[in-house]
Amino acid sequence: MLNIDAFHMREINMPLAYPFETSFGVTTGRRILLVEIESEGLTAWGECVAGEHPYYSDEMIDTAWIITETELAPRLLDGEIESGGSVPGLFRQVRGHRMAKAALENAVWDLEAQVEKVSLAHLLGGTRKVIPCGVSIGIQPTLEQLMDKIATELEAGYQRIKLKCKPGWDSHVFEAVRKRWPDILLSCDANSAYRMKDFDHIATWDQFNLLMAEQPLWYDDFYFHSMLQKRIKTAICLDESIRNRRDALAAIDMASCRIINIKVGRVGGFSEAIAVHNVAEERGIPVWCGGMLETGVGRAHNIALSSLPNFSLPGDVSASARYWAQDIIEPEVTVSKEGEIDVPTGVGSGFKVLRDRIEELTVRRHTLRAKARVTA
Ligand code: OSB
Ligand code: MG
Repeated sequence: MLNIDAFHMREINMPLAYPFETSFGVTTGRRILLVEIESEGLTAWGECVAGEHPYYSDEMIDTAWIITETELAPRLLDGEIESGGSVPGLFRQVRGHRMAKAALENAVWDLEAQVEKVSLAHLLGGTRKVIPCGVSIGIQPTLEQLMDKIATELEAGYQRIKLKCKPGWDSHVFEAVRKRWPDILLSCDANSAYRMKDFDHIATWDQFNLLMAEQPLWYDDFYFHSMLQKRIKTAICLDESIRNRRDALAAIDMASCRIINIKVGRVGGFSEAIAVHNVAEERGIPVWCGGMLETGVGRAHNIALSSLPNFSLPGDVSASARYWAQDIIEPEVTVSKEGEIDVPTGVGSGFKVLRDRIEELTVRRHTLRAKARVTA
């Protein structure tokens, strides 16, 4: 039994080292909800990956804050918690709000790993000692700047380059990149920027030998992605559309995609992420771990998740320094010359969370405490 004594939630504000542009907008700094669980002298953390605006999905930090404060944290403090895997049951009555739920559930898994004195990766069922890494490169002001960025990331060792794209920033970009680097693993991510009128246009990308095209159509669609997948050779990868194991099953069954991006926040926590991983593995569909511009807290959790066996393609989990002047964990996440991150073997997440640094960045906070327990 995991007895939670106190639950702290806080918002930190952190400027990004480089602005990040997708088809839905530019992010220059992050407002991030962090949760912290105190239990019998141990401390565990979770990060909510909801954005500043409801543009990637319908959640945002302010909705996550209110749901956490009024619905989720009270259920966590009142509930009987056996393990991280028992948390989704406590939250079942609350519909949606998966990113908010994930932050709390993942903190409980982090706590459970500490109690069991094992690594979080081991607790989740991970087997990989290192994880293969790629980078997601935002839309750039000019093609020249994009080419420079790609050169830098390849030099650093990253195994796969993913280009954010949108109408007007696609074919000519892929063509220029392929001309200079004919053989690299290259993919694109549209974040739902295309429509049915674009099918013929998207079909012309087959010539660029992309590893995958991520979420070209509507964020909530399977059917039209399956129509598109019939028309193109390039593998479709779904990100936004996959909210849970059932969605993964439906998408695989309808042949809406051949690859799945798993983001633990998008599916509501480690339990569902493992379920999506397993259902994809059983059906021969490779997965990879997506990123949401996380701080070290969420990044450490992504590394642990990526150690599961079917995370066979390079993920969007990359070095702290690509996002932050100074991360909030120690050591910060680094990537080897081979483009790999070592999966920590120490107890818990394997990283130290820098509380003093977090205090400096905190702009609001709220604490809930457990009611006095009756001990036998
Ligand atoms: O679609 O994968 C995405 C960032 C914010 C919102 C959505 C996405 C992304 C990324 C960045 O691609 C991945 C990362 O480096 O964290
Ligand atoms: Mg994506």
